[in-house]
Parts: sequence; structure tokens; C-alpha cells
Amino acid sequence: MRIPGSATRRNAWDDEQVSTSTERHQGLQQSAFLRAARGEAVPHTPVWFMRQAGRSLPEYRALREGIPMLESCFRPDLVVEITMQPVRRYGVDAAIFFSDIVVPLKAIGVDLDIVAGVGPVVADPIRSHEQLAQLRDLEPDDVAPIVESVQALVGELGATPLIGFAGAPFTLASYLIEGGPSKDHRKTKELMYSNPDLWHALLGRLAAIAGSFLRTQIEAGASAVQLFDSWAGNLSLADYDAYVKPHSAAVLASVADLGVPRIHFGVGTGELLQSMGDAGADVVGVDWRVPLDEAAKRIGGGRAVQGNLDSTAVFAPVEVMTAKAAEVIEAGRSAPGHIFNLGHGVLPATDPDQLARLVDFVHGYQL
Ligand code: 1CP
Repeated sequence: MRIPGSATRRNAWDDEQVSTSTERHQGLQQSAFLRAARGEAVPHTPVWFMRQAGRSLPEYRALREGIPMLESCFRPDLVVEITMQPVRRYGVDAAIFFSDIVVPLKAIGVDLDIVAGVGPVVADPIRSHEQLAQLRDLEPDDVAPIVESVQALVGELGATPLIGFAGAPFTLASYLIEGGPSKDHRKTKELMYSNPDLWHALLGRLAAIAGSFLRTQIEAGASAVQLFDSWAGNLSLADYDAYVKPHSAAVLASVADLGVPRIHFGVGTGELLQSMGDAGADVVGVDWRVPLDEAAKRIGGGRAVQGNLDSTAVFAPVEVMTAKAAEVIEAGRSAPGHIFNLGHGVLPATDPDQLARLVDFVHGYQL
């Protein structure tokens, strides 16, 4: 069963006779996604997927053919179309803005690229105080194409919420210090342990940049934001609390006045969940390792949860996948609100038809 409106609402804006902006605003505010984020009762469990746009979709691969990743992030026509593709295909309850966590760094002039098959690569990795000078504040004019894309998307999406996002200071710092993706984050931790002044100065700069990137997206019309601290799970709780949490908390606090739900997510964060909740988000994203009822206990504070089907479960037979999805939904009931998602991003080899079945299953599940 596909819920009425989730896939068709996007055109409501076109039909001005029946959809005033006030009605649209009310429809949006009453959407299952925003209701669950606020811990209110929902008609069905809302669902979206991290990396729902991207290489698993043939229409994405066709559109991106020959266009470098970063270039596509600064072209509103492509950003709008790529963001809409999974919304149309799956009827998910929220769109995630098509961009990347390094986009605001590129926008202020950091010499970096997103290399196909690798990820973000930074030409001149940061190792000194002098290099911090390149991390100036992000102004809305630096990301004019992002503002234009968000505004166009909000019109197109109608009552379907748009989630804006930013990379959290630790995860951004890991790319800037390592120079690219890393498994053990050795250089990142080396700097953290050996030069705490530089570390805190760097994370403070990145918190300001991430905060203004989120603010820009919300002011342009995003209904919620997600702070991705994807690699924070590599830290012990003590190190997370001492070196990272204050900076993530500063990002979240910097957009609190805007009144939209703030989601905070990382991978392998089972031991950090309580601390991540304390950092101030409204919703904590949980990877696939900790059942949501246990996660909700650790997070506490009346916060909603998001997650957490293993991304590989969609490669299982349908009945195995849906049995696991049912377990996720049942465990999620012990939290004040639950937004269904995978435990991390959609894997590129995922069959889109299987994700469509998963969305239908979650929407049809009797709460
Ligand atoms: O050419 C391509 O298609 C490149 C692949 C790709 C894509 C589709 C990258 C490179 N980024 C993106 C888009 C992207 N990045 C989105 C799109 C919206 C959606 O979810 O549909 C989002 C939310 C991100 C955020 C992002 N980028 C994160 C946090 C989320 C996560 O997955 O943990 C991280 C860590 C990055 C860095 C990054 N960018 C790209 C890659 C391959 C990586 C990871 C590199 C690594 O392993 O360290």
C-alpha cells in the first residue's frame, strides 16, 4: 500500500486553485515525517533512506553521466531532479537534499574534489594553525546555487518535507586532516591528542561553517536538518565527550531558534548514543547494530529515533527483509517517535524494486 499523497503531493503547488500556501504549510507540518520527529502520533511509520538518491538508481546514473560529482552539486537543475528521483520512485516521506558534506568547504575555496570511487580528496591537508585561515565563515552568497535549489525543491515537493544536511565537525575534520577517506583516522586522532589547541580551533571553525550551511538551507525552506557525524563511532566515549561533543552541540544549538527538527546521526555509535542525545538533537539516528528499544533507552530525553534496518537486509529474500523491518518498527515503538531508515546509506548494488517493496511494507504496517 502506498499512502495517499506521498508520491503525488509534490505537484500540489502547481494546482493553485486547491492549494494555498497556508494549506501547503499545514500539510507539511502534519506530514508523518515531521509528526514523528516531534514525537506525535502518526498514521503510518514515515520512511526515507540515507543515500536514497545516487548510484543505486539507473535514472541517477543516466543523469550524472560525464558530470563530476561536485559540479552536479552546484547545478540547481541537476540537484532538483536528482533529489526528486527517489521521491517519485518510492513515495518516501521525506526528500534528502542532493549535495555532499564537503560542498560548504568547496564553496569557501578549500581545494578539494570528490573523486569517483574514492570520495572527498583534499589537496592540502590541514596540519597547522596557519592553514586554518582558509576556513573562513560561510556566507549565503557562497552557496547561491544551493539556496536556489532548495527554493525550487520546496515548491516542487509540496507537502513532502525536505531534509537539509551538513557534516559534523569531527567527520569534516577527518577529511581535512587525512586528506581523504580513512579507516582508522590515525592522523585525525594524532592531531587531536598532540595539539588540542589546534584541534579545538579547527572544530570550532567547522562548527561555524556547518551551522551556517544548515541555517542557509532552513531559511531557503528545508523542513528538517540532519547532522552527519558518520565517523564519530571510531571514538571512545571519553574522547567523544572531550574533543567532539561540544562542537556538534554548538552546531545543533546554532539552529535551535529556527524551530525545525534536528537529526543527529553516526555509524557505530552504540556507546555514544546517550552523549549524542545530550548534544541537543530532536532525533537521534541509530545504525543497525543496536535495536531501537535499547537505543531509545540509551538516548533518553524524550527524543525520537531514526533507523535502523541493516543496509544489507534488502539483499535478503523479501520475506526475510520484511520480517526484519517489522522488528525494527516494533522496537521503534518504545521511542517517543520513530522515522524508519536504513542503519547507514543505500548500497550502490541495491535493487530499487526491493526498496520500493520495503517502503510499501513500512507504510502498510499496522501500528
Ligand atoms: O559520483 C558519485 O555518485 C559519488 C558518490 C557520492 C554521492 C552520491 C558522494 C561522494 N556523495 C554523494 C551524495 C551525498 N553525500 C548525499 C546525497 C543525498 C542522499 O542521501 O541521497 C549525502 C547525504 C552525502 C553525505 C556524505 N558525504 C556523508 C555522510 C553520510 C554517510 O554516508 O555517512 C559522507 C561521509 C560523505 C563523504 C563522501 N562523499 C562521497 C563519498 C563516497 C563519501 C564517503 C567517503 C568515505 O568512505 O569516507
